[in-house]
Amino acid sequence: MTSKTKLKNLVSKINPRSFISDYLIALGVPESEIDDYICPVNVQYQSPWDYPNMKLACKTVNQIISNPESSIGVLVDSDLDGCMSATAIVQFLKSISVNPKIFFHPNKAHGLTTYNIDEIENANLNLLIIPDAGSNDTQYCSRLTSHGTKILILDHHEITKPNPNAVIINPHMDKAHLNTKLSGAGVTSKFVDAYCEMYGLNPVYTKDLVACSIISDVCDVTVLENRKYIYDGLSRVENPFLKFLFDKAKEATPHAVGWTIAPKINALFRVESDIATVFEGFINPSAIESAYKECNRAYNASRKITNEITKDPIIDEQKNCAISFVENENASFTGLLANRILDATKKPTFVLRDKDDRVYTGSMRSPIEFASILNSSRLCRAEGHEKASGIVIEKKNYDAFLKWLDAQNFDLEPTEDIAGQLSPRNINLFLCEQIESNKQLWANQIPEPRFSTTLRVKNTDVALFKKTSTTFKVEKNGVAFIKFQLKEDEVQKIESTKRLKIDVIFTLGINRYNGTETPQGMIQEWTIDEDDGEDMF
Ligand SMILES: [Mn+2]
Repeated sequence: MTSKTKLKNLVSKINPRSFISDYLIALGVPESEIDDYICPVNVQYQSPWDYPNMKLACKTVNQIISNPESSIGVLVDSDLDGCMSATAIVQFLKSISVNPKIFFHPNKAHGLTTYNIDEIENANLNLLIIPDAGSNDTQYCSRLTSHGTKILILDHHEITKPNPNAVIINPHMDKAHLNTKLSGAGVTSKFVDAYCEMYGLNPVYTKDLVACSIISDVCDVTVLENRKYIYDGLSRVENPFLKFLFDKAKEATPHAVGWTIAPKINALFRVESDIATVFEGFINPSAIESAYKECNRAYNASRKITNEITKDPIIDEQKNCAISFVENENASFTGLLANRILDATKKPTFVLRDKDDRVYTGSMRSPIEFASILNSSRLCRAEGHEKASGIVIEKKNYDAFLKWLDAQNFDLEPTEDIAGQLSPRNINLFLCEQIESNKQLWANQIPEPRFSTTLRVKNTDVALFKKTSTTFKVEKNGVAFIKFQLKEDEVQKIESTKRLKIDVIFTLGINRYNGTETPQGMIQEWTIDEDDGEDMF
């Protein structure tokens, strides 16, 4: 937050009684669904039979596995959704005593690629199942089917071309009726549910896997069915490795998925790692310890590289952007570095690498909606989200691109969405309890509510606890405001300024101490100024 940051209040007046509903509606949950959204126990899942090809998919798989000689393969995609959907399908296959051959990507990739097609082709499979990818891999699919391999695709990505040789289950085949915001693991679980129903088998529980995948794939959680999966899946975690990971995170919440589980699994695809060992942990309880060890090793290795490349990056800061280059070997870190440079410069950031003779490629991160603006220049291609995308710039256009950027006049001051303004005297324990007991709601498009206020305090009222890092604490109207890990200049500013005016953005929680509960504001961002008494009233 800078002193110029524009704040947008999502809720104009914070009323503790209706706050949760008001906030959810402001973020896009339809008003008519709000009660079901908050408590989705009575919400019905969409029937798997609404998906085109479902019967054909079940029959195809049934026919192949009825022959004990059949060889079946599963391709694991390179992220947490890929792992969750492959786990769902393997759990199901194992429940009917089928042991598939598992294929992994040699790099961070999706679906059938030039890097894995030969290995898969040489395996002479009767059936290849591709969860979480593959819808548009037409060429490689026909290459495999020409040798007699049947292909089942359980995907959730947009369909851009016909792929007549594979059996495809994908909500985009019927956008009007199906949940196109479901994850790959969600689509896979639909197939597993359908198969078990069709052949009278005991259901195989996969909702825990789906819940994690919806969060890690940043699927739209304002969709009621996705909310239902998260609610059911996180309330009943059965996969032993997931249970183990949630225990380590000390809570089965979206926060634990986003901040503990997904980073550990996704790190496997950034650095050299033994993905097979980790995947084994999801399908074989006796492999959990070694899987966890490998996750941590990859996570630490990934953090080490992140620290190295983000330590002193060479940044070319221009009027409307910041640019940095990395080596090709660090291709999977361009997004992380771009985030750091954006934090530091507050400008649209490009982290590029010299891909080949023709193009620069990399990541774009921006404080404002930017991808469409970039594409309108026709001098580059930005694909992904407006504020975070991949970018490709042809080398012959590079100078023209920079010139074009320089000639634009952007308003680069971002708007930050917050729940609303909330002064300390309007904070009560009830509101804090509402927010804390609904932790399961805070995911993806519905972040934990943040509020803003201005604290006017004397520095003698502020407590600074100095240990390995400094913690700030001040009380106002019975609410303790705390901030962790102060920077040295912040400590100096507070110590040298008698009367402080601190603009804060904070989240709410409860402080439990000696059996009493008091409201607590956790400061996320602040600007510290001297209080000159202006605009006091
Ligand atoms: Mn996915």
